[in-house]
Formats: sequence, C-alpha cells, structure tokens
Amino acid sequence: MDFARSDFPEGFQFGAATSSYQIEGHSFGGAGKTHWDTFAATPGNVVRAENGDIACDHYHRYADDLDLLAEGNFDVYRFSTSWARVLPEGRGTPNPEGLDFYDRLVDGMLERGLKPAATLYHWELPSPLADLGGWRNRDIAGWFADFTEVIMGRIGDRVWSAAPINEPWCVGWLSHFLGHHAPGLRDIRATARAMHHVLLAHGRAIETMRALGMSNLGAVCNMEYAAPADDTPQAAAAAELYDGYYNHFFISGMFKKAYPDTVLEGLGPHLPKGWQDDFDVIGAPVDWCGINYYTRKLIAPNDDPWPSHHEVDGPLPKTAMGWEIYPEGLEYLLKRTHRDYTGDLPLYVTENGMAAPDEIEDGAVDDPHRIDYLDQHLGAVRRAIAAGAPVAGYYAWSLLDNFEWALGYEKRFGLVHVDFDSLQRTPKASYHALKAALARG
Ligand code: IFM
Repeated sequence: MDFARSDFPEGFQFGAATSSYQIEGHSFGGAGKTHWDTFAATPGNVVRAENGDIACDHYHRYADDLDLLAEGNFDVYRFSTSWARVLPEGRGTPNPEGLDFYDRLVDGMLERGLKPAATLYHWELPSPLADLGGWRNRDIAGWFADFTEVIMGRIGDRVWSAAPINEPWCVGWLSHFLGHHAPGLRDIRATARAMHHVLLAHGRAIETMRALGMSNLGAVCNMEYAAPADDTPQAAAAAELYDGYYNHFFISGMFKKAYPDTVLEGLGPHLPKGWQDDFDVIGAPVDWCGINYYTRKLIAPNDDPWPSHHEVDGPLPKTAMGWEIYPEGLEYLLKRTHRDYTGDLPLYVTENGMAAPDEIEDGAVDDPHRIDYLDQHLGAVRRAIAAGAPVAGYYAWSLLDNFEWALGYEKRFGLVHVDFDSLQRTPKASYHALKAALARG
C-alpha cells in the first residue's frame, strides 16, 4: 500500500468495522428474534435464504478476532450492539448474557489497546417492536432511548466513541421504499415516517448518552456520489433529487434542522403530523460525523411516480456488488460535508471497502483488487484533508467476510477471509498490506 501513517495528520485513527448481526451468530447467547430472521425466512428475500444464526460465530470467537485487529496494527474497532441480544423483547428485561458479552468485548478491546467505537443499531430490530410497526411507529424513539440507556449504562464508561444508528438511509429508504432490506416494505408513507423517526431516535439516543456523561458521540450516514446519466437538465434534476434523499436528508436534519425542499416535494405529505417540531431533538449536538462511502450512481429520469428516476449502469470498473469504483466521490463528499454541514467537527470515514469473490489458494488469499481499492480511497481521503476537510479517521469495511444482508454470504468484503463451513479465518493479502502500512511511522 502506498502510504505511511505520517502521510496523515497526527492522531489520525485507522480502524476496521463490523456489525453484530453480520458476524456474531444470533442464535447464541439468548438473543431475541429480529425482523432480519423473519425477512430471511421468507422466500425470495435473501440469497439461499441465509441468515445470521451462526454468521462468523464471533460470539464465541471474539477474542481471536480482536487479536486479528491488534496484530493488524489497527487503532479502532468499530462494532455494533444488537438491540435484540440486549433486550430480547425490545423492551423490558435485559438479557444478562447479552450485556456480559458486550462487557467482555469492550474489555477485550481495551486489553489489546484498541479503541472501542460503538454503533448502537445496525439493523437487527427486535421482532416484538417490528410487530408494533417498527420504524413507522413514533414510539420507537423512546424504545431506542431506553435501549441506549441499558446498553450504555453497562459499557458507556469504556467506549471511546458512540453513534446511534448506522446508515439512516438504509433503515428508511432501502428498507421501506425499495423493500430490499427488512422489513421489506415498498410504501412511501412508511418510508417518510421511518426516515423521520430514525432521526428522532438518533437525537433521543444522543441526549440519553449525554445524560449518562458520555462524550465523543457522532452520527454515521452512508453517502453515494450522485451523477446525472447524461447532460440533459432532466437528468441533472433527477441526480439532484437522488442526492437529496440519499445524502442531504439526514445530515440536513441533524446539522441544519431542516429537510431539503426537493425531498419534501415527495415525502412531505407523508411525514407524521408535527414533524417540524422535532428538530431540536434531531439536531442534538454531536462531536463528529461519519461517512460510509462505497460508490457513485448514475441517475436517469423516467415517467414513474415520484421520485421519477432510476439508476443506469455505469462504465467504470465495478466491485462484486456491481458498484462502480469512484474514489473521487469520497473526496467530494468529505469536502462538501465539511463545507456545507459540519464545519470544524471531525469527519470519519466510518466504512469503505469492496466485495470480491476471494478464494483461498495454497493457504492464502490474494486480493490485489482490494489493496488497490483501499489505496485509491485513502488517496481520496488525503486529498480531502489537503483541501481542508478535518478527516480524523478511516475504518475499512470489513474486518471479516460476513452476512451481506439480502446477498447472504456470497459477497466477501473482509480483510480476513472466513470459511463459512469451518469458520476458519485467513487474513487476506489486503490485511497484510494494511498491517505493513500501519506499521510505517
Ligand atoms: O455490509 C454493509 C454494512 O452492513 C453497511 N454498509 C455497507 C456494507 C456493504 O454493503
């Protein structure tokens, strides 16, 4: 890899990220059922109807996985806590095994000199709350604040940073408008409500963690570079709207206490009554902002109902997800977020990485494509920093090959290969390259 730590500002944090349902093994340790279990059990939703029952068995193998992080010279481990593992019914009595697990996990990080970067929610909603309408129900903000209090009451004294919700766009739009993720809805009213409530829950969780005395609290949004499919004004408007509901909506709510007009044109009539009164909670001050970035999308207009556009295939080289490789988009989005929303607040690239059909040959995994991808995106980060964006860290997605949601175990994003039969871990060439780069001062 083409960098050394000294190419980045003093104190820049390098990490790797995972999430609970994707790696832990949700059939262990008294975790409750989640909407992902039932979504996956419904034919047609997930490749081969795979689920997170065993995943990488991180629940039992977490110590070895933390060793991989420490031996890889990472500074930070970004992990998430499963709501249903901590509160199997979503509310009420905590599961002591679940709390003990996160306690051990955080202590394990500290023992190895790793900074624990917690995300409270990375998509495994407890089924009893899904039964009550899940993210469509305004009460979820209170349920989430209660969950925050329980889990952070236990580990909040030792986590280095915390963010409430991973990728609000996925929780709202991908899951309620496109129906690709649990609960698999395709309904504009559900979408508008979920998108607003996810922000309300974010704000309530920030307030709850502040009241617990925690600091270094942030928000993690996913962003895609939105480009018009051609040079017509119609395509430009289509890309601007995509940019609006994908990239602007959530940070605009959090940092400007307003939603973009372009998005309100479609979602406004479906937002819950009194939504304008929630911005003081939604805009609760945070200490940093995280951006998850993977790709760009080319957008073309069409005659469908709002948002009246669709994605078209782009010409650039693609990852195994079919996503174009476009590091310039990361540079652009970091600079724009700094300029238009977050000012001097530290920015983190909280996820970045690529899927590839990696295979073990002679006991090793050669993934030069991933080394190149990471190198190119770290170059984009350096350019954003040189242009004045206060980027303070970069976390690769993901430490391990894992459950890639609707795509099951087929898409491998890991720096470490996982054999899903034996569960054996094999660090890939990209892990070794990153480890060597991080050892360079
Ligand atoms: O695996 C996901 C992760 O859960 C959230 N961000 C994107 C990753 C790759 O699709």
